[in-house]
Amino acid sequence: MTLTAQSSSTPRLPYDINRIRRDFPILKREIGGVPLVYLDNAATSQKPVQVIAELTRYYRDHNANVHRGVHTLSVEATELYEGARAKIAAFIGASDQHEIIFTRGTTESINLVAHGWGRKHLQAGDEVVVSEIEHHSNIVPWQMLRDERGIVLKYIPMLPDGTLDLEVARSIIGPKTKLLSITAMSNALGTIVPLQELIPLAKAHGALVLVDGAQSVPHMAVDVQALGIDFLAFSGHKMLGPTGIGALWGRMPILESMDPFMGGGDMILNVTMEQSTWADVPAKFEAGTPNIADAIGLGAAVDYLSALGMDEVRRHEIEITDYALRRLADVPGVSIFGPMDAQQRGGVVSFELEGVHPHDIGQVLDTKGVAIRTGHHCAQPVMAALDVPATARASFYIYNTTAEVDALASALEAASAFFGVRA
Ligand code: C6P
Repeated sequence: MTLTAQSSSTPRLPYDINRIRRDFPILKREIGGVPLVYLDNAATSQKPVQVIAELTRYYRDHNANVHRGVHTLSVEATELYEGARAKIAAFIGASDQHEIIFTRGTTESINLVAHGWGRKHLQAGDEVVVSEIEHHSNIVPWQMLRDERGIVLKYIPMLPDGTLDLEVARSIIGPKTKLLSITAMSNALGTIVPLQELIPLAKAHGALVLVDGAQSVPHMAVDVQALGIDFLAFSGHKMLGPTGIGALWGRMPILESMDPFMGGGDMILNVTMEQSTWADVPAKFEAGTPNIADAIGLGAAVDYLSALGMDEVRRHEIEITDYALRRLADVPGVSIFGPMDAQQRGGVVSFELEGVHPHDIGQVLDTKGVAIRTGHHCAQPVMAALDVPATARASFYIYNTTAEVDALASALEAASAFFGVRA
């Protein structure tokens, strides 16, 4: 019986979109009698049969608690769970698999850093720098810490084209900066943040760097060593994996210096009635029974992406985003937000249809089988900067085709005609 799923050295397969689509059963669905066109991948991706099968296989053949038993099933479950950790470490270029902490996702990973590192190491007056294009999960935990501890929160502003103002970044990252916590890619606009320019600014002042990789790890090759960062937060469900699982990667000495986030089983070395001591990293941060099955499912998702090759994933995304930018620009009344060069953005296209509320667009598109997200995308400061209450957002992934972009454009043309929009 094989315990591990495919290894991450799985041979590369040619990028065959029809074969890829066959791996995703949900793509065969119809919505109201028309084929589903799933363009809400920045919210969550669909899951291939390989991931679904791995979850089933785990529950059918190996289910037990990890790190606790000497019986065969517990040993197998532990081996699979730790095997997934090793795959995820290799996927992001971590040198030590113990630097991967399983969390529920990006939100929990960033909160873990705010609690475990921020509360331990930051004093009143210390500065944390974020940007105006962050998701709420990279703003709110720092605001909470500011209100509790008196740290200072500074924002790198957004320029009208959705990119960051690097001039201002140079002026606000300084000797008081203790952490630069920045997204690699905006979920609301698709903007790819020039990390290679921002990271050295923080490092020059001895600050740590946390990258919110929720939208980058699923879509492009990310190597934590090459980036020279200290923390990386990401979510499994946006990269073909199950919901409720994600990871925080951190440099081992920093993780060792941090306090635990939660107390309970599995995270201790010794407990007396008076006090407790902590287990080594990563157990120190994984209190309680972990999400074993979904961690193993995420390992299978990493295998799937590794077999495709992240450079191929990115190449496909640039191609489809470039096509979408050109195709949507031709729809009467559509204005696109964010950079217009597909090389400068991920597979996210946020737009408005003149005079039509994004929720109405979303509903009309749903009647045509086209699933997009509408709203503030948990990035209200971006909406404020754009001076809109919400946007409509189409987001792409490995299985989306140019024909699906055409379906989106046709549905938008129909909506445009229905609402009487003028070009
Ligand atoms: N963005 C979107 O539709 P969680 O919810 O913890 O898996 O991920 C939070 C998160 C953090 N940072 C970025 C850049 C993100 O895009 C997200 C999730 C989804 O855009 C749901 S709001």
